[in-house]
Amino acid sequence: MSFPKNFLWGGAVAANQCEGAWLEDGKEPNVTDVMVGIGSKDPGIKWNEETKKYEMCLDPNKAYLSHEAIDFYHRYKEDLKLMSGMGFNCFRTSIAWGRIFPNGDEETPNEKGLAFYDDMIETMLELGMEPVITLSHYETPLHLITEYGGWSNRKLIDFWKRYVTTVFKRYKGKVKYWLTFNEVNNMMINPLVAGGVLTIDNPKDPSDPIGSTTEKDKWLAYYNICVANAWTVKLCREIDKDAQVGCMLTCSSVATYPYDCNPDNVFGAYNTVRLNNFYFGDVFCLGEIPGYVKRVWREHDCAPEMREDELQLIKENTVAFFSFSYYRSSTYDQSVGMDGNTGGLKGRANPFVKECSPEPWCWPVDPKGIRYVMNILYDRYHLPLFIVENGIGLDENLDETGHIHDEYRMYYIKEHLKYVHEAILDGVECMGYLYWGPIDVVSAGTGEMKKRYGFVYVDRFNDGHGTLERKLKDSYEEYKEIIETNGDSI
Ligand code: BGP
Repeated sequence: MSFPKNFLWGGAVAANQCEGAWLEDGKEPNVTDVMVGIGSKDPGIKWNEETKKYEMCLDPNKAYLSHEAIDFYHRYKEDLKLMSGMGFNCFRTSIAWGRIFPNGDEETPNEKGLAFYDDMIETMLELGMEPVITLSHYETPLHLITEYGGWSNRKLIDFWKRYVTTVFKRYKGKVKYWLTFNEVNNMMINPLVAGGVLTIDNPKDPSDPIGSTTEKDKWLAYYNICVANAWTVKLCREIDKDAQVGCMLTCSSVATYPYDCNPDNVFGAYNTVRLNNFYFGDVFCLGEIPGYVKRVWREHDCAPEMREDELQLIKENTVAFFSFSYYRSSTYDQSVGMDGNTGGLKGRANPFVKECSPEPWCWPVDPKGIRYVMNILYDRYHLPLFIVENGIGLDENLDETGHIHDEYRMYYIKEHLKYVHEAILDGVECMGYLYWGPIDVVSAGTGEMKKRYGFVYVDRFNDGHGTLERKLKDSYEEYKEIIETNGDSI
């Protein structure tokens, strides 16, 4: 099977999961620096009764692996070489907002942070890899959250504009693909990290900061992020006409299947998809806040205040392409909720999707789901799609000869690519495929090293020890072959 000419082949990582150097060269903490896994209910911040503010307070008994991560900050040249060795013509990572504006609210950027990305981007270009840059991959500066309440505060829009203007100007002519907020549609489930929002005025229970974030604040954050997304498109058009801005949503939950043909399950599944995915996609791609969102606002009395000029801005500045992650599917049954961990509810396993990734993660493996998702997204938005994350996390150790035989990873990739190809035959325009975590990084969900996605193994473990040495797994050569043959070897 052959993929389109000029198909973008590569891999994706995020600054907070690979760079480490969390306080180096002027950087201040971002939100993931106080988390051991984004799903943690217990972030390293504490309420101070005197100042009536949250402050960073790390738990000495926890290993915050992202602080050192895989030390990409100092090893990016060697790592990027390994990536280009597989024939990548493109590579995705994020700029950590806090390296450029350490607290988020400064007037002038941190030159040292910019210098790091100058060289990283230059290195990618020299190696023939198109940089795909996420502007915020769960990386809101912590200060903006503890001091301002994060995205529920409209001041964030101005701080964001300053940040994106700075990097658009700096990387004009070098970066062609910008992604705005990574998987921001997770924000209703994960407000602190995915939405960068926290209720700081009289929180209900300060010992439970995440649980104390109000619906009102979440929807305010939603609205401000929609405005910021539109500003990003507008600023990019003004600053660099040759660059494009895309949104980035997690679309595993677009494959939320009704458990059976009970009409309540069919509509329930559809509504779950709307309130997990389309509620952002419809604004970013179609330029309007949908009616089903306004219904939630009415029924829960949590409508944000909207300004006419901002609604107009949203309408006029929709994204150029739609990028997304896809890992697994779920089922919806109204009597038990949803399966998978998309909605955090335990539900019924899909009897037709029998495979799962190994314990303890057990993510359903459903390659056919990616074709379904791509068709739905393309029919709805008529925009080029860009798969910027797909992959499988496995607990892997070197064998006696120092090798890792990861056949299952290649099976997973090939099966998914077969259905990506089917979607392309269906008429879907697809810009490229980026494998998630081509080098082992810290897991976003659990904060551990044990969940490895890489073609390249990194010697680092959950307790933080390890030499950080890199080793190629068997999949390295196989993924290389897929790229070399533009998919023919599958
Ligand atoms: C996505 C994130 C990534 C990434 C991936 C795998 O949700 O955008 O940052 O890590 O999932 O998830 P995990 O690391 O939890 O296995």
